[in-house]
Amino acid sequence: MSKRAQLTLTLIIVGCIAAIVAGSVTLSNNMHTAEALPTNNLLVNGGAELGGYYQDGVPQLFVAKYWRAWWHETDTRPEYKIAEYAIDRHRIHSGTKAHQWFNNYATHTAGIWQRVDGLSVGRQLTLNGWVQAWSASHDNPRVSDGKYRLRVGIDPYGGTDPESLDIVWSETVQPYDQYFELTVSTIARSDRATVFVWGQAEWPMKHNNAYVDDLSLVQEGEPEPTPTPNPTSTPTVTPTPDPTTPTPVPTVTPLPPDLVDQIATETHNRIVKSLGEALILAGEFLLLEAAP
Ligand SMILES: [Ca+2]
Repeated sequence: MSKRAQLTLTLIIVGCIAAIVAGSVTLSNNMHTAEALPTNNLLVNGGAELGGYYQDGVPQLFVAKYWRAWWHETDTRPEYKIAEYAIDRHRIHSGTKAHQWFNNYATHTAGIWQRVDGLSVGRQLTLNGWVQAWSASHDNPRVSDGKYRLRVGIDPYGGTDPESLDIVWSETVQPYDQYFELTVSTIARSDRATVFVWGQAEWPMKHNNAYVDDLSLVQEGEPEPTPTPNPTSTPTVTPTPDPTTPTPVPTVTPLPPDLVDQIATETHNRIVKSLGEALILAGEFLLLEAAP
């Protein structure tokens, strides 16, 4: 193999290795955003990445945009704040933010809700979300010794009462200090539906925190049927070609036999001549190589 060929091959191999290494680096950098929300997600800001706003202008209610906080008036109102990756990455499921509500030395029953419009009655709705709790008598953020329960639900009638018996709830879980995926499905009973997240701190621990991320609501099933074409409309008539004027089929004119023979002979002679010249050149090269 010539030096040039060796260099080319080396460059190709180095290029391939560089591409593989670059791909690995990109993958590891994006690992925290690997859990992409479905493209047909009907919820807005389900992952809290769009940040928050002060609900009703209350400083303690910094709720994720497009969501509303709710709490039981008979219990303590928790504080709402967006959880940040920079503060504690373990509280974020994807991206750099998550929903959060909490209080200290107090119990609460509280959560968030969002309503969506434009649904089709009878189609299946599936809600998915990731939840975790920190319920602790101390300040270690990796250990919980309290009791906190979480669930997600759908009101298929679009109501906004978190106490409504219309809400179809997922299972109730207690995922302490790590994210757990919850899913619930029901059938749309209206052209709108409301999604709820429900969290309950049972004991007045020093810390009672709920974290929620990557909420999605998807409308499943068959798409809307295509409207039937208007039967009164006149179909467009494609003009029929005139049968009396058929398109002429192109014909191939054969070459005269003499001309064919002449072309063949000339081609043959050219090939023989080129081959002879190549052999002479090769011979001269070998003689030069063999010369002392
Ligand atoms: Ca997020």
